[in-house]
Amino acid sequence: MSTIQQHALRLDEAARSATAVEQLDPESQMSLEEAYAIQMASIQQRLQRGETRVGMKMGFTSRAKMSQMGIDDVIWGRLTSGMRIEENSTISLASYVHPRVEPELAFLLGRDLPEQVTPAEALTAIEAIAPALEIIDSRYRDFKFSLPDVIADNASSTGFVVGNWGDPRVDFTNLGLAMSFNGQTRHVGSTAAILGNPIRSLVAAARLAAQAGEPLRAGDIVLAGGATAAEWLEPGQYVRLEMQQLGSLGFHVE
Ligand code: 0L1
Ligand code: MG
Repeated sequence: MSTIQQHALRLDEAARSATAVEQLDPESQMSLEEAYAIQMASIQQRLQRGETRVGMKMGFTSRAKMSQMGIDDVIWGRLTSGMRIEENSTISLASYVHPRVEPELAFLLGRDLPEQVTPAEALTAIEAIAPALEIIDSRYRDFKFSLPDVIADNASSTGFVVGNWGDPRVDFTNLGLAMSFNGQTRHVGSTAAILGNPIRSLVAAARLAAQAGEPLRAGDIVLAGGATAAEWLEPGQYVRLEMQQLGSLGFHVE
């Protein structure tokens, strides 16, 4: 079995059993190509168990996070049907290692997107937009990882909740949002925090997906990236996101 396959199986099993693992590449010597190959092989395990690919998530979409990791491009992960969490449902912390949640904007595509698109072309491909919450859960012990590590680990993606799909003609460049926990607002922000304008994230998603041989298709969901810092999940929480013009959504934690 190749090293890539061994790493992929290890990360898949870590996610399945909610058990932390050691870093694959603490010295950051692995290439990003190898890291994405591990991610793909690990997602393949999910597909073999009957999950389907439903889209992609974009990560490190704020300048602050990029410079913290010493990178100048976003990273991405794959979303599968098994990661989707129904709105207002209850998730169990026992299914995660050390999960956090962050507010996002989700795009639903009405048509395929090629590798090279302008922001204006990307806009015309959007069928609907929605507020969303992403649950990120690094599988690495003590939450320590290098850039290749986190890419291999599907950019920490684990689950996502999408609110009601809304009109894509809403100007989503600077929508105010608030994420609250049991009614107490802990993070306020704006969709403008996502690369200055979330459409840039969709343009990058189209490029990266096509370069990986999995171009974005009509029906895909793209999570554009975190709009505020992520917050740790704890039992007993009701997590709610309210986004200007697009409404609210939430889920319970036990
Ligand atoms: O921005 C993202 O969604 C990527 C998060 C990956 C790193 C982390 O777990 O904080
Ligand atoms: Mg995110």
